[in-house]
Amino acid sequence: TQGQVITCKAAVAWEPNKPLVIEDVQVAPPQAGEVRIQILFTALCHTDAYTWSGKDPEGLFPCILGHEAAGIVESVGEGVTEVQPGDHVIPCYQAECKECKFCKSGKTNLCGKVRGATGVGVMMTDRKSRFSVNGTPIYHFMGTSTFSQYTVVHDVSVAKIDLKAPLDKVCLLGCGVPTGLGAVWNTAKVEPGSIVAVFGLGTVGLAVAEGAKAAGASRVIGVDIDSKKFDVAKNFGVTEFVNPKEHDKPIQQVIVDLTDGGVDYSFECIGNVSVMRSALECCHKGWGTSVIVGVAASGQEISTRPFQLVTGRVWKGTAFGGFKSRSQVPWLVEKYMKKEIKVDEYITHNLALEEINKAFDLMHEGGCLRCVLKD
Ligand code: NAD
Ligand code: AHE
Ligand code: ZN
Repeated sequence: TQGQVITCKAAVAWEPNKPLVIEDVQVAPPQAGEVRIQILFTALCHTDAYTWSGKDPEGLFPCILGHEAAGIVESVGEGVTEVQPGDHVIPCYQAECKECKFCKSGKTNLCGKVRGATGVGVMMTDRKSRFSVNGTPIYHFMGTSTFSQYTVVHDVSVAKIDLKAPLDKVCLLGCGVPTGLGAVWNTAKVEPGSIVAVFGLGTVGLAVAEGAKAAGASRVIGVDIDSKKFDVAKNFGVTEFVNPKEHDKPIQQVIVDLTDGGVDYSFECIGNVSVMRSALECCHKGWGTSVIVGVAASGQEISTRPFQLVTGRVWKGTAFGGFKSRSQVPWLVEKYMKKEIKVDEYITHNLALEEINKAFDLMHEGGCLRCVLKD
């Protein structure tokens, strides 16, 4: 297949909110600096649903969504040296070129090399898509497009992992689990004994809880409007549960009262700007830090009284938990293999790629954390 167009199955989002359609998609060979990957397993993340909904200002249609996956390199373009056919890989929507201003800064995991192309659904070299259906180009998404049996990504967006790692599990290390763990370990740098609040107990929020427990937090307060989440959340390190619907007072006040003045760290893992405000305002005066993890819709803005910051609260955000993707995803895979981090526990459902619309329906039901699709 090397050097040839591959025809395979992919789930195409033709229009916002319209059911995805399984199509025969043509996938062009990788050009210079590109890698074609056979995707074996992909999970769904809330961000896929967000872009599909039409609320993402970077959302382009028709496109192939998906960014949490694992597969095997099928072929590589000219000049690609770090991976070869047969390598097991995790596509990384947050690239790492190790050469750009961002990568060399030592201050961020964001990378500037291909972001200009991945944000507009094309590849860097010729600003074109490698996907088409009967001649109609289909946009890439987040530089990954994993809802396809084959995808083409930039070489700076591929993490090579241990051949022994089970791809049907470690696909989750492409987004949600690292995001939550890294928000705690890299972005907030939670210290032992800290009191933590986590808003939203989906996969990202539960990974925050897991990371906080590992960091030695003394209390992890889970906040969700779905009380059924608490039973599960206990297994990930949540020690107390608060449902905003069961209180008349604003939720920030409830938490401040529970914690003698507020939490040391809070994390918003929903994408709701009014919850982001609560998450900041439940932080302790003088030092409490709130990390925004959730992705909010186009046009949404955050607000608070500046006095909240003047009096020492800190507002931060994180992308992929601050992890440097190509360098650290393989390390996360090893940590999973040594049973130092959970992954299997986040997988509540398994379906086939053809059943992707059902998988999106499941996502909006309380009982689903991650649904892994076999591509
Ligand atoms: P999810 O849908 O599985 O979980 C969201 C949880 O929030 C659910 O348990 C839901 O019941 C709860 N919730 C909804 N509204 C609430 C409210 N008003 N108050 C309290 N709880 C509420 O989503 P996920 O896949 O865990 O992703 C969480 C968020 O993180 C999404 O916005 C996603 O786009 C974003 N995300 C960001 C990054 C990043 O790098 N920054 C990475 C992955 C995901
Ligand atoms: N396109 C959206 C922003 C989406 C967003 O913030 N994405 C996160 C990852 S979410 C993964 O589930 C991210 O990494 N952002 C940094 C980046 O470079 O995209 C919008 O609102 O425009
Ligand atoms: Zn994601």
